[in-house]
Amino acid sequence: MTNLLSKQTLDTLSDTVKKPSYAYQTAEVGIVHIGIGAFHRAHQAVFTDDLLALDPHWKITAVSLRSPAIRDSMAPQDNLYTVVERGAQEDKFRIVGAIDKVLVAPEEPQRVIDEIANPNTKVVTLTVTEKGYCRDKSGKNLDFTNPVIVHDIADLSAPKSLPGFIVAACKLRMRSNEKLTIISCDNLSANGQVTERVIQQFAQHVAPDVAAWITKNVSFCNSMVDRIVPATTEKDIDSVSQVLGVVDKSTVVTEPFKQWVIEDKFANDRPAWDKVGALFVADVHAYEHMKLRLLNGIHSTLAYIGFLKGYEYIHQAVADEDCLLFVKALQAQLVSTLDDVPGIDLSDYADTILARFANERVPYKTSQVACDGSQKLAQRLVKPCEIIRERGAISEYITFVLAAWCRFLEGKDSAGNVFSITDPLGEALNNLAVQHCNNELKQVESILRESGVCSAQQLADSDFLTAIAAHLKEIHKVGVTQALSGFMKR
Ligand code: CS2
Repeated sequence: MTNLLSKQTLDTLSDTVKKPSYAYQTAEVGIVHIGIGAFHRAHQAVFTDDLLALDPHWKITAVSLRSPAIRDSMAPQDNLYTVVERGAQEDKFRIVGAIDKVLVAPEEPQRVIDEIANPNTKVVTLTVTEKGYCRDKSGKNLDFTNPVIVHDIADLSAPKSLPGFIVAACKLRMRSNEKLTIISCDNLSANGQVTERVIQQFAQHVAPDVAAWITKNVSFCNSMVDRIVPATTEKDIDSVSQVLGVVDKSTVVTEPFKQWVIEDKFANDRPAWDKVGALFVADVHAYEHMKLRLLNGIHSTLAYIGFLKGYEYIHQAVADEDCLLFVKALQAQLVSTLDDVPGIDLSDYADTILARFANERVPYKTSQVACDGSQKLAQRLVKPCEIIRERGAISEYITFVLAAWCRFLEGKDSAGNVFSITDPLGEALNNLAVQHCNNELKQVESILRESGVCSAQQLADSDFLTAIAAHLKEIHKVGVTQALSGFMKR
């Protein structure tokens, strides 16, 4: 099979494959998305594909901040690609036409700036991952020592960072004085506020007039996004191409579930995503905390413990009896840290998540979730641990997971095989984990300090540090499998 999915071959696809029901070639661009990966293509682009059938003004110009790989696979396919929704029993195929083009920022930075500055662009959405916000260890402020920020401060004509691109574009957009809405779709607490803060701090440093314009004319919406989208494999490409009868090198495979809750704070025209399943609300925080803790916190738990137990995939970890009992108990504890969420029964929500994780037809690697722990753990598990501590207790569950993370950072699995740590602070954390592996308290304390995942109070809380060190000592002594089963028998 050599023919590619494209506008020429679209009509040859069987009727079981859903195709764009709107004139995808002539619909207008209204959105710039920064950070095109599998998640964007299976989430915001799918909501937008449904919306385009109702309103043809919201096609997406997508930007890759680094690699040309997705552009190189999408461009020869006229930017068409397949989303496979893989339920427990059946697959549903749809071709998405929502992406107009993919720009590779390092190759054409000025074009990216121009697209964002274009008055026809009303909304910018972001999936740049937790580390793309270039925050310092406090998690609040821009890291002025981050190399891409240092670069962009020195030369804003060809930016490399998210704040650099937005500020360079706003400088140009000031001419038309058109308002702009920026929506973060990354798994951070208050992701819109985080975005606003790093962009404003950057703007104040390089161009205070632009900072003032942003204050008046750019709105930053918090949003909560949810859909499990593993990295596409060669096997996915082959199996989807078999069904289509043409090759699709850009396919993404995902679960049927999807959710998007967006803060209704648009500066200008609002895409009617609410007509296609998204929810506009006045305040997203309760939804964010629910999802970050009950889904992502449990995902990270299964990733570290599961990986150390030798499981390659999340569905295997959640099928392990001790892991399942552990995460159920942890979820119940996490529920107690949450506010009520309108219209949602938190215990049903928690059960549904475990059922989603168990879907072996959407296999998600423990190693994929385990990456970037220094950027993920604060909002997923460490913050709720602090809430529980403020009530006078230590969460033995969360401290156990943090111990598993410290063990993971040693970069050797239980069989002694070496693996590399994917994390912006990976090298430093690995060095600390290895250097202090005979002194658990030192290991824990140094990792938590260097990673920035804990608050100053937590770092000064010797009972909290000792609890993690005790779990780590046990893991060192008997291995994670026995340590976990011993923990569950307590
Ligand atoms: C995962 C998320 O890789 C990870 O860290 O926890 O990508 C998760 O799959 C999504 O947030 C689900 O919405």
